[in-house]
Amino acid sequence: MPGTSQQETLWKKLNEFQIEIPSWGFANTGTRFGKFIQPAAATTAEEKLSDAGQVHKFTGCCPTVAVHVLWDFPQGLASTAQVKSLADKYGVRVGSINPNVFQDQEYKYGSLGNPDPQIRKNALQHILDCVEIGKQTGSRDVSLWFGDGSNYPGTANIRHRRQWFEEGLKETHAHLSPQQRMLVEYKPFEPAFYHTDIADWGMALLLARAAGPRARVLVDTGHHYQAQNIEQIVTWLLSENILGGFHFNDRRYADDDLTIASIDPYQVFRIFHEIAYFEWETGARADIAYMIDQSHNLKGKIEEMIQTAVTAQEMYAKAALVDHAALARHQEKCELIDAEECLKQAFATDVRPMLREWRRSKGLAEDPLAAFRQSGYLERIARERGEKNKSAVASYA
Ligand code: AFD
Ligand code: MN
Ligand code: MN
Repeated sequence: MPGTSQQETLWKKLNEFQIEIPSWGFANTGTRFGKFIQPAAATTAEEKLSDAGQVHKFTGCCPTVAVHVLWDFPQGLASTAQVKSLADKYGVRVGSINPNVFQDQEYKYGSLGNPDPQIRKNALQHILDCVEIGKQTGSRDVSLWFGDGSNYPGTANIRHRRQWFEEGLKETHAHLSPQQRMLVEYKPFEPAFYHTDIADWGMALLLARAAGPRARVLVDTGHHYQAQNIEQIVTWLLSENILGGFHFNDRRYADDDLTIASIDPYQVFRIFHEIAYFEWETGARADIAYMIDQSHNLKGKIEEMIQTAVTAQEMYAKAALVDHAALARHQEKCELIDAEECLKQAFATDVRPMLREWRRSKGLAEDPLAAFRQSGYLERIARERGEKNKSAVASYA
């Protein structure tokens, strides 16, 4: 067991920290300009769950896998039992259920926001199927992102679309079991470039509130304009008791889906800090789903996901070291330097030695990435999957 109180704090936080990894992060993905196919990339739901199982095996903090219904459940509801048993087989659990109402041709002018009532109905049915899948996999969250919007002024009645979203999300909420939640994700632009129907945290909050008490807002860190203060949004959602979870990633420009903290580690730290400070002040644990939403064109998929999980642990651990009582005192007296130093000291602390010790205490390898590289898993799957991936076409859409 750890010696100092700082270590005790850290170990307690590390014991409770879990971050969900996305099935789509293990498959060949890319940008709209194309994909660079990787010989070891996962090509089936089983391979994705096997790879996710490796990340959890070596990091110890990724027990659940976010799934995408169109991509991971080829027979829809009928695939549920198989996907669930595959997750068990590889030592992970099915996590959040992600409907996909953004790629079928019928959604060209939107899904729940489509002017055609039949298409709105089709989109809703797919979402309700996902709610049902979640009941069968024992998943708590249905994670809703919509690419709905328009590309030119005057081409859509934005007020009508808002109304249609309210109706569709209310109907979704009505089908949730008491154990389920629905997370409403916002994004300012892309794929729509004039308006996106759920473009910011305020719109997501209003829609979630209108849908019902089990609806929450999902914050994807890549879904903000450059200058936005994300941790300020987080504090408002916490105060409104409507923060459901995160899709973590990093970005230099927009929704780049780069590795967490690879561009701006201090921002991730500040987000985790505001949550830890809220929990310290209220004495309550914020019920937040920490999830990764990253997809990499160039990095090795499994190695990158291990790097991601380890980095998230480090940022979370650093945030846990902030002296909240001292910070509160300095804030009250406007002792600016001292208050700021509370964050800077914690952020500057090298938590890696304590993390290595924590891993040792859990029977985990001290260096998850090195241990994975020595395991031979990557070489094996590259051999097994190489042919399939060779024939995969690098699509331009
Ligand atoms: C894309 C979207 C959004 C969504 C994710 C998974 O921008 O972040 O959550 O795909 O569907 O990244
Ligand atoms: Mn996302
Ligand atoms: Mn995104």
